[in-house]
Amino acid sequence: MKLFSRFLAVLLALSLLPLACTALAEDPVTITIWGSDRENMPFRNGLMTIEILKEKLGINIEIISAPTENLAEKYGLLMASGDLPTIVQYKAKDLLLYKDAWQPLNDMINETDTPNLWKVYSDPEIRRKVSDADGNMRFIGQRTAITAGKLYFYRQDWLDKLGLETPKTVEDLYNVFVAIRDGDPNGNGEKDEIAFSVRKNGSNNRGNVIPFVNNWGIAETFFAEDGQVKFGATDPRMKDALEWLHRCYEEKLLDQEYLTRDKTAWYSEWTNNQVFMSYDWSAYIDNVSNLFKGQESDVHIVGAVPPEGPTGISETRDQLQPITVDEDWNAGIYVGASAEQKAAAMKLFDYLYSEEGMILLNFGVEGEHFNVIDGDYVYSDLIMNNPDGLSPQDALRTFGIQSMLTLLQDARYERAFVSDEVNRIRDIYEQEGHIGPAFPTLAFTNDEQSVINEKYTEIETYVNEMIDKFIMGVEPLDHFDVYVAQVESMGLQDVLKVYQDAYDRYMK
Ligand SMILES: [Ca+2]
Repeated sequence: MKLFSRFLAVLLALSLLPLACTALAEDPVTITIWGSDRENMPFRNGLMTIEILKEKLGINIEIISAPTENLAEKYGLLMASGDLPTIVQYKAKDLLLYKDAWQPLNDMINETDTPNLWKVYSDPEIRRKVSDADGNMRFIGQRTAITAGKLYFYRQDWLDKLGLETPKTVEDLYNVFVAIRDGDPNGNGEKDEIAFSVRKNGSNNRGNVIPFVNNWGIAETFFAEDGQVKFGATDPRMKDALEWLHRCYEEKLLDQEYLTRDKTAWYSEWTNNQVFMSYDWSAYIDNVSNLFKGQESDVHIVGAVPPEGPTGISETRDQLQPITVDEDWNAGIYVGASAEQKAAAMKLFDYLYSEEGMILLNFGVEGEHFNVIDGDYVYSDLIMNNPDGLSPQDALRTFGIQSMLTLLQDARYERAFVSDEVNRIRDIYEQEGHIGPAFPTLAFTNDEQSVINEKYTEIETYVNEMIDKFIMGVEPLDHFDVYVAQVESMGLQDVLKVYQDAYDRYMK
């Protein structure tokens, strides 16, 4: 019966086809979207969410996947080719290196045509985060739902086993590290524990180690203090913070291979029962705990607040912004696209910012990926106990949910798939002042950008090298002043002037 009705439907469709073609003279408009395609966050044709969006909006969407290896180079080549897709998704600051390539969006975002975008971008606080130096909006960003991004976590069972108290300050933490190193908490008679180990992360690979410096009241690079823009890497407080990090490295408390250890190798250290503490996205508390699922083990991983620095600061600045501008999913619309394509792109973005679009991109399809139980959005077994053994987040992403598409995140999504422990520690970070001030992503004029290109690029390379040399002791910290002088001679003050101007403009 079912087969028969399908047969009928096909016949019917075929017989209607010529008529439909004449009646609807236009084909659906095709838009192309270039974006980074990560192994655990695919951005590809055929993803469930993309297929649903095509059907729902009557737009033909073609994804141009850019695998993340050498992504910056690929982006550079794309922009140099001059042959641009309708939409390019990338980091805001890199999009703004090609200001003329993007359609200004100020007029296109309005109450009538794009009410859902308007709801978010008419808020001046949000708007200034996405406005270029001349006041034009040139990209759509991703609206994030929560602010606690990365945090510290450790094995409470090891603290208990060795009778250690919860460390409060960086010096307490150092002492705990030493006790872990020497106390053989894994009980194998070998001194094989690594007190603090991370997976390499960020553009300079030390993204999960360097946040300790936040407890000294500084950021790794630019930050603002009393309205003044400062550079953390040459701040006197950086020297103190590096002394602590170097001590940890020198005494083998900090993983000796923090610059090269990838996720798989880092997971192995955990499953080998070697790691005490780490720092990563909050969901990793669950990811790491799940490595021990189904085994008989005492492993008990809990979130930890940042250790207090010398002046009592306990914070991390790895805070999620209300609009994520420094990740790969900000979307510019190519100025050379046709009017139909531009309109279709805006229709897509407006839908992604609607309640319905938000549910699709955060939760998927009701009954398949989630159910609404007593008003709460609850992920289905397909996501929470994935038959292929994927973590909830990875499972979602295989369907293109929470994938590389500019979207409106929902706090319910964030809370739905993490454990009570993650929610507990995230609330503590957010409510008890452990999230330090984030420095805004600034928009620069072309002239300002030239100063940055000319001077900061070189400074950044040099600083990147030196920070790791100081941590590892390749360069003694006695040379810190020489290093500062070197950075100054490379034009740091000119760069700071440019940042100050852009910052003042932003704050106005
Ligand atoms: Ca041991």
